[in-house]
Amino acid sequence: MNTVSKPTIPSPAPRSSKPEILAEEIIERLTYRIGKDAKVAKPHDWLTATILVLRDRIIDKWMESTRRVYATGDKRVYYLSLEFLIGRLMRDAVSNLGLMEQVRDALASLGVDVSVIAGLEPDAALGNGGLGRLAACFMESMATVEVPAYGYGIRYVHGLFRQQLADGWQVELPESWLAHGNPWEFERRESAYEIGFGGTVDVVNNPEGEPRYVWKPAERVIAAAFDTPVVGWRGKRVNTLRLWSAQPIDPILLDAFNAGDHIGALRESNKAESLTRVLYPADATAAGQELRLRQEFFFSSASLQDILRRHLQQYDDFTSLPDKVAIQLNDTHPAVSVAELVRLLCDVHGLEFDQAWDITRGTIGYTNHTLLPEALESWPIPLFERLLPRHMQIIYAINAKVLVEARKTKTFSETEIRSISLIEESGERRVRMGNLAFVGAHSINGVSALHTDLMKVTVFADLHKLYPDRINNKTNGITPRRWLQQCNPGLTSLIREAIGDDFLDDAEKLKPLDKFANDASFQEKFAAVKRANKVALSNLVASRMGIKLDPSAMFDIQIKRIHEYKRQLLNIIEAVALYDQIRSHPELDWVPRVKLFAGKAAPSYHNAKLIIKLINDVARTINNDPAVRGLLKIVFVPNYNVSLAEVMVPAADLSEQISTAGMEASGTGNMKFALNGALTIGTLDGANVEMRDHVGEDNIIIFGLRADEVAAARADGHNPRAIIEASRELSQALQAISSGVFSHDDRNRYSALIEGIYAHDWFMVAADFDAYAQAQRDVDQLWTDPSVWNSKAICNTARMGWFSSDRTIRQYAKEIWRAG
Ligand code: B1N
Repeated sequence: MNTVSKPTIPSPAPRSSKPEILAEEIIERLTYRIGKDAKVAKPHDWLTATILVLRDRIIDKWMESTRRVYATGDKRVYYLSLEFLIGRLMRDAVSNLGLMEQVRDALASLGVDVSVIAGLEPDAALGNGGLGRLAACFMESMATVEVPAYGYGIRYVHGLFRQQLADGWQVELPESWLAHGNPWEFERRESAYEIGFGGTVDVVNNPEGEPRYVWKPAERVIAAAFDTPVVGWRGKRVNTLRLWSAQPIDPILLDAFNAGDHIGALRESNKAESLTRVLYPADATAAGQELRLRQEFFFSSASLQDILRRHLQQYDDFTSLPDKVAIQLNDTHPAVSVAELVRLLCDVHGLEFDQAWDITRGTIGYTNHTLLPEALESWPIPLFERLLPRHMQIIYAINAKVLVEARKTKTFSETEIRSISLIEESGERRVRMGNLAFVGAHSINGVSALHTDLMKVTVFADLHKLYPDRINNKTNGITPRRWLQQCNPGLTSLIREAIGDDFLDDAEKLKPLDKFANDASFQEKFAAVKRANKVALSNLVASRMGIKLDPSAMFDIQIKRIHEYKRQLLNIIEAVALYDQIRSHPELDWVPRVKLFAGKAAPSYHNAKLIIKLINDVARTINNDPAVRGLLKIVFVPNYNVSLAEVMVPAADLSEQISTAGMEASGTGNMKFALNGALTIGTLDGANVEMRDHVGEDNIIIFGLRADEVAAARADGHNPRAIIEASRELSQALQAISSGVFSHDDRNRYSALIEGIYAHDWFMVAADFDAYAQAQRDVDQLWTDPSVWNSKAICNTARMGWFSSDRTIRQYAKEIWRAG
């Protein structure tokens, strides 16, 4: 027997937040952790040293948060997402810890400018667009509203590509956010799991009950955990973002190496590591390659093994799983989790199928983010069967259960049964991941009221009829810390002076600002903040692109992924029409405008890339035409990312949210702009509908067909040619573009793109053009009276608090997770 008593281990003293101490510690890290003398330290070294000091302040709260959930037995929430579009973390952490001044002063005392080193932090772009950014906002809000949560994803070595423009065309370059190391992350060597692929399934008879299945994978890799702490507002709680990295089981095959096969010796190792090497760069389109399915299974399996291990550490068995664990699937990318959880419970932990199935459905929730048919994931059965043979069996078993249940009701036609099935039977047989996620979840939610309504009558109509209580809405939100306090400190101070600090802890307390909407002196200060933000953006554009902007012009901004349904094309065609008008009527009082665009196109999306080139071709012509007299300027800012958004959003006067109604599930950029006092010009699509309800219809410019009208036009055979002929402005603009007025070097460059509008106009560009152009002239009219404009802008800021992701997360916690 061991008689040595366990020593009491003292806790380290809590870290100080005095600037002198911070400065001392920064020097200490620089010297002893980075090994640099302060005299020769490079800005990057100062950045790393500062992050290491901040990290210590976070760790104290992190450990306390972890201990708290063990002690209370509270439910844990797991957010599974193939994307986390995080951006920079330093300013976020400093601000949420309330150390803004202290860190600035500490660095200043060392002769270092905090804003210079903050600008060196790489922008972690482990996501494509809205879906990934939502996951990042949710992580911050879950920490803020004190939900014990873990984010699970992939630690891509290369995030979303860097975009350059070459002669106006998008060129993709690799992005290497880890090049200088990543001081935020902790590698957890003890948390590693084996992930299998391929192989065979053995059946073993079991006299006690169901036969047991043993999957013998042909390939195996290791999933290794890297943890990043996520700090909530005021440092209340620190949650964990756990990203998985694939590693080989054998780093090198020494026998092969010694036999002289140096490349073969590393083949397995390379193959394993390639799994998590790069993020798929497609937004709202399904990537059909095998590597993508491997990524999806890899991170789902690792996360579920981790979740089950943690549960068993604290509880005896899995009957309590639905009470203690909530797993949220961010779209169908982790949908294979439904089958993997059943497999782990049955094959590894010995539960019977029906019990495993009930536990699975009680634990999992699924969020749908798009209705676009090209984005709905499905996998060819032969591929699925080869890669995941056991999961294929489980999916057939689940399908049998669901179809029996459906048939029993005697209310479904054969067509409806076919649409409920997890297997697409027409043409090539495929596994439908949306249906798998739906049947494997107790809650299926959409991301705006309109989107949720449409889910019920389109893709999930028949599943909704079978399970009418499962679909619910959770309108998206954004974190007001990053998207107001941090990106717009000028506006934040102004609001604090006017209404006090309550809104910092509850964005809905921005409401009292309403009273200042018509206060002339407040309007003046509000306009001055906006102008300063426009100057800052102008400086960025001048230094990056050598283009000079006039900050007194209206800044009209469309920033988001380039996609036909988002209709950057409608925006640029309207610019061409306006250009024509300005030249034809130089005597009129045109409102000076700068139209700014930014966004990336999927590398394989031909029309999206062509639209970027068109914007740049039109920009060159208009910006260089003296007849325009600077009244209209077009700028495409390259390499859109979170950090660029943080400069562009606060500088916008007008926010373009002009998707074809029914096609944008929610949008979240729309919320960021309005919160920062931009007016929205937009269609009744996604969350724009609810934004109108909150800010009031006088404070938003709505135009165009509604979702039901778009559906009707498509069904009745919409005739774009007739519409175009009836609109002189539109036909002239289209003619100019398609005949090569903006592309002398290749006059036919845009003929097919424009022909698409004449031939079918799927995205209703022609159908909505006149309404859009008219709405833009209404916007001009509003601009001519600054007091009218500013009053509306202030109302937007005052009334957007509801769109905080804190509200969204509280709704998930209460209505889906029953946690927190
Ligand atoms: O998700 C956002 C919404 O605000 C946007 O409206 C919606 O378009 C976006 C496959 C997607 N939906 N689907 C994707 C991303 C990557 C991928 O590989 C699909 N992104 C959205 C947040 O709810």
